[in-house]
Amino acid sequence: MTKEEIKQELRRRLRDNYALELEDAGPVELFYSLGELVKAVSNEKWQKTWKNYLTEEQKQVYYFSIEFLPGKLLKSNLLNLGILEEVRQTLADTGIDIEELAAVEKDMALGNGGLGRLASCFMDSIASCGLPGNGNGIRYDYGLFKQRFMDGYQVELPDEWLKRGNVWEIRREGKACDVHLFGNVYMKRLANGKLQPVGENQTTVRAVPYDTGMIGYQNGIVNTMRLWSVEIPASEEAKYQNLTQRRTIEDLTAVLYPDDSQERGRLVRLAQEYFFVSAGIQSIIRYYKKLNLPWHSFSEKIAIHINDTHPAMCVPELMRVLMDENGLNWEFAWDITVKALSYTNHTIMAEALEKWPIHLMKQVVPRIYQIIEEIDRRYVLSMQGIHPEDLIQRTRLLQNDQVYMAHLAIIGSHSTNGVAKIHSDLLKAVVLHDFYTIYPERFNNKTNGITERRWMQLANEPLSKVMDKWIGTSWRKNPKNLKLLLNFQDNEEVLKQLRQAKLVKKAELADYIWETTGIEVATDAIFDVQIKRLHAYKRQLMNLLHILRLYFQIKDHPEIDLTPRVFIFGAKAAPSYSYAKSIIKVINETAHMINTDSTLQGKIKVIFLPNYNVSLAEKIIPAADVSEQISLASKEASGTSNMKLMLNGAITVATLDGANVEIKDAVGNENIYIFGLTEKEVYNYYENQDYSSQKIYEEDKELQRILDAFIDGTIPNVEFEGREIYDSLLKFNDEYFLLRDFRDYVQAQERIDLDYKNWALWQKKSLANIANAGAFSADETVKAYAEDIWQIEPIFAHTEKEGTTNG
Ligand code: HBZ
Repeated sequence: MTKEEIKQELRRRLRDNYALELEDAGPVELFYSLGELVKAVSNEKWQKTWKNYLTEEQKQVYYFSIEFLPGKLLKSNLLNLGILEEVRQTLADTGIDIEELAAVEKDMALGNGGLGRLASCFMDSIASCGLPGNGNGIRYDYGLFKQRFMDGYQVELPDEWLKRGNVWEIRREGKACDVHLFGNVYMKRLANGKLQPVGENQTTVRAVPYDTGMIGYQNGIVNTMRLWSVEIPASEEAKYQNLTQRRTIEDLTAVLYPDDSQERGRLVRLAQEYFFVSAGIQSIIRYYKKLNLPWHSFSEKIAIHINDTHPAMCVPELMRVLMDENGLNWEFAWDITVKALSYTNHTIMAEALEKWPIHLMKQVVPRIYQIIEEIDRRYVLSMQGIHPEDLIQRTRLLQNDQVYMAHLAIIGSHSTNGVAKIHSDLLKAVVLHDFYTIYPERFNNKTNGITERRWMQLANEPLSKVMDKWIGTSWRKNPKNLKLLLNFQDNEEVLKQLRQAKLVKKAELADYIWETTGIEVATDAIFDVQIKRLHAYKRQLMNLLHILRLYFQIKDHPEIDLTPRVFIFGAKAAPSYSYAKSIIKVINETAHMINTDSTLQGKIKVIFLPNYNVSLAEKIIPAADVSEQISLASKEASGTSNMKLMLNGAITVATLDGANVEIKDAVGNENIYIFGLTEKEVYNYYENQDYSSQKIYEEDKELQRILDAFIDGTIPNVEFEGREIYDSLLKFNDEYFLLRDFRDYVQAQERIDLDYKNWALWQKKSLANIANAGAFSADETVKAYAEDIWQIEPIFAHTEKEGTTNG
C-alpha cells in the first residue's frame, strides 16, 4: 500500500465510523480505524491461506494451549504486513505519533508467563516460516490481573481487556459447537449388539470461536488462532432463567486462573480444560471430514500438540469422538490418537504437575473418565510381562485416587519434549525416568526460542538500525544472520553506535520510571534487570540479599568506588502465593529505604515496576545492561527472558540452569557471568541431606547482618514478612540454597562492577550476545518441531501460487 492509499482508507473509515476528519480524530478513533484497515489488508491473505491449505490438503498442526500471551498486535501486524514504515510516515505527515495510538490497544494477556508467551512467539514464527499451524485456546473475558502496589503490597485488579472491544478477532458463530459436561453416562446396547454410551442429565454449553489472524512476516501467510468463548445454547435457554444460573455457565470462560505455581484442583478449571479441548477436537474433526479421506490417513493430515498437560484431555476426547461419534473400534482409535498427538513438558516442580481427583473427573467429565479408566486398564495389561510390576504401577494413569495428567499425555502421544537441553535430560534421568525406560524413542528436546521480530525489530528500533547499517537487513528475515555482527567486534565505531543505541533506550526507560514512580535514575548507571514471575525458585530474594550487601557497604564506606546501579524488578505473584507476596513487600520496602536515603549518593537505586506484562517487557528489555537469570540449578525448565535480554545486548549473570547453559555455550565463558551450584551438586545435597543454612549463617558475618536486617527493623514495615523470610532461610533450611550460592553470586557481581567500568570491553561482550542470539530464534525452534514431531512442511514447499507467497 502507498502512503496515499493508506491515508485515503483511514479517512474513509474515520468518516464512516466516527464522522471525523483525520485531523480531528483522537488516538482511540485512530487506533480502531487503523486496526480495521490492517484487518482488511490481512483478511484477504487469510482467506487465501486457508483456501490454499484446504485445496493442497496440507498437513496442519493444532497447538492446544490454555494460555496465549500475544501482548499488543497493532505494530506487530503492521510490521509483518510490511507497511509499518508507510503507516508511521503517513500518520507523522498529519502530525500524529504512531506510538500514541499504539498505546490505546490493551495487552491481550491471556496467560501467566513463559508458557503463554512461548505459545504466542510460536504462533508468530509458525506463520512467518510459512507453516500450516493453528492455535487453539480460551477467550477469557478477563486476562491476568492488573498489579498495583499499595503500601508495598501487591493488589490485584481485574483486567478488563475487552471493555472497548477487540478489533482483531472475528466471531464465527457458524463454527460454534456444543460441549457436554456433568451428568451420567450409561452404556446402551444397540440392535447390532454394539455398546453405545448415552449421556443423561448433562449440561450442554455452546462453544463459540473467535478467530484472530496470525500474520506471517512479509510472506503473505495468515494463520488462525482460535479462542473459544462459552455461551448458553438456544436450545437450553429455558433452563437458565435466572441470572445466577446463567452466571454459572458464563463463568466457564470468564477468568484466566492466575496461578502458575500450584495446581489447585478446582472444578471450573477442569471444566475449562475440557471445554477448549472438546471444542478444538470437534473443529478438527469437522475439517478432516471435509477432506473426504479414510480415518487411517488422519495423522498424515493432522498433528495435535499439547502445550503442557492442561490440554491432555485431548487424548480421551479424540478417542471419544472417534469411537462414540464415528464408530471406530478402540484399537484403531488409539493408533490414530497416539500418532496425531505430541506433548511438551514445561516444569519439573512437583507441585506444578497436574493431577485431578478421580471423584471430580467423574463428576465433571464422566464419559472422559470412563475412557481414561480404560486407557489405564489397557496400559497396565499391555505392560505386564514386559516391565516390572512396580514400574507399571508408578507409571499408570490412576494412582492415589487421582488422574496423573502427565502420564496421560505421555502414554497417549508419540512425542514428549522438554524445553532446554538440561531440562530434557533431567526429564529422562529423573522426573520422567520411568517413562524413559518404557518409551525411550518418544523423548526429545526442543529448546525454546523467541521471535526477534517483536523483541528486536519492534521493541528496539535504535539497535535494529545499527544492525541494518553494519550487517545489512538480512537478519530481519533470517535472525541467524545476526552472527555477521561478529565481524565487527573490534570496530570501535560499531561499539560506540551500539552503546549509543542502548543509551537511547535507557533514557526512554528512565523517563518511564520517572513518570510511573517519581524516582529519578541515571542512565550511566548499570541497569540490572530481573523480570519474571515471582517464585521462590527463581530467587528474586537472592538478588535482594546482594542489594542489601551493597547498601551496607555504602553505609559503612560512603567513599567506596562502586559503579552506580539501578536494580529493576518486574514480577507478579500468584494471588494465593503468600510467600511470593511477602518477597514483593520486602523488595518494595527496601527500595523505599534505599531510594530515599541521600547518604547513598544515588549509587544504588531499586525500582519495582508494577504490572509486569508483555508491553512493559518491551520497554525494559532493550534498556537492560545486566540480565539476572539466577534460579536454583535444575529448577527453571528453560526461561525465555534470558533470550530476549541477550538479544538486546544485556549480559547475563546466571546459574547453569535451563537455557542459560546453552546461552553460555553460544556466547562463550568470557561473555557471561556464571556462578553457583550445578544441577548435580544440587542433587547431591538432596541425596546426602547435608545442607545447613544455619552453618553458613554462623560462619559469614556479613551475611548475618544482611539476614538480620529482615527482623531487626533495618528494613522498615516488614515485621511479619521479614520474619517469614528470615525463617524460611534459617529455620526451614533455605529450600533453594540462596545462602549456599550467595558468595559466588557476589563475586560474579563484583566482576560485573569492574568490567562495566571499561566501556569498550563491556560493549564487546554485549555485541557477542547480540550476535549469538540468533541461535534462540523461535523460527528455528518451530522448524525443529515441524520436522521432528509434527511432520509438517512449509506452504512454499507445496505451491508457488500467486498471492500465497510474497503477497
Ligand atoms: O514455561 C515456564 C517455565 O517456568 C519456563 O522455564 C519456560 O521457559 C516457559 C516456557 O517453556 N512455565 C510456565 O510459564 N508455567 C506457567 O505459566 C503455568 C501456568 C499454569 C499452570 C502452571 C504453570 O497451571
